[in-house]
Amino acid sequence: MTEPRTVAYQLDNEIALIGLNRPGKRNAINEDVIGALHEAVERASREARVGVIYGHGEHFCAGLDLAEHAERSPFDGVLHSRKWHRIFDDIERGAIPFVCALHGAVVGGGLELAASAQIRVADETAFFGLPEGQRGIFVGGGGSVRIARLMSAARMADMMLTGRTLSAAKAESVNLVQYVVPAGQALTEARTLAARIARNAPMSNFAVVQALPRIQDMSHDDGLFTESLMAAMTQTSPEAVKRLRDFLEKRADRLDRPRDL
Ligand code: 1HE
Repeated sequence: MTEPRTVAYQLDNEIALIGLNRPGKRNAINEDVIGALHEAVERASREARVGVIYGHGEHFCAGLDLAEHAERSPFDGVLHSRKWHRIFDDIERGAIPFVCALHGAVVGGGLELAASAQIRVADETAFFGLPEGQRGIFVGGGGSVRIARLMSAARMADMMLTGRTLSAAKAESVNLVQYVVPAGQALTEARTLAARIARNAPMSNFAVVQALPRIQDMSHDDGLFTESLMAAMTQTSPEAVKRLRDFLEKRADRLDRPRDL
């Protein structure tokens, strides 16, 4: 009998649904999970317009598989961390945007994975933690770069040093997630947002995914110059020309009113 895949994959109307599927171990990320996640992200980048990453079972993800990690030498540890960096970079700066649907534990490497997506939707059961200090290790999946940029290094240091965990509401208030929804609704909301993102011009989505995080890392002057190049590239694409004409000839949707009035 074949083992069930530790990462489920399904393509639904140009949206790739990527589900961490090791609920017995709270979706802890071992070598098998990281390899399957890599394959799923690559496949999504080839055939989908948007990816949605979620977790099966009671929790999104308990982070690094600690049983496997206990066996690693320092050199294996560096190689392992660099492998996570490559895969999470394919999510953060790849070909298509990703939305993460979060519930239950979103801790350690699970939070690092979530931080690599462009959009995070948490339901009210979600809680966020960085227990690396308690485990005697350090973040290794890009958290010191990505999580610190989202919520500030001071807040990240607080979580790592004191073991503080954050509720979904608090996570939204410190910029860790963009949406909070009722319990059990994170995946539905993530799919709704993904369908919306999929209607954008792929090159505009690509510019958001690739250019925004890079521009954040640049000087003011280099950032503005890069923005002009990216703007010129997107504005002159045939799709942009058509979309602009649709707007001017009153065939395009108007903006929605804010949902939080
Ligand atoms: C695991 C892991 C894991 C659960 N590695 N096996 N991550 C952590 O320090 C978080 C550790 N986990 C927890 O604190 C809790 O498991 C949870 C709060 C996530 C969930 O609690 P609960 O009560 O639902 O589950 P449980 O009973 O604690 O765990 C169920 C099983 O999952 C159990 O195995 P079993 O064989 O005894 O049934 C646990 O051992 C197993 N399990 N989490 C391995 N993480 C690239 S660097 C990133 C650095 C980090 O990610 S550090 C953070 C690690």
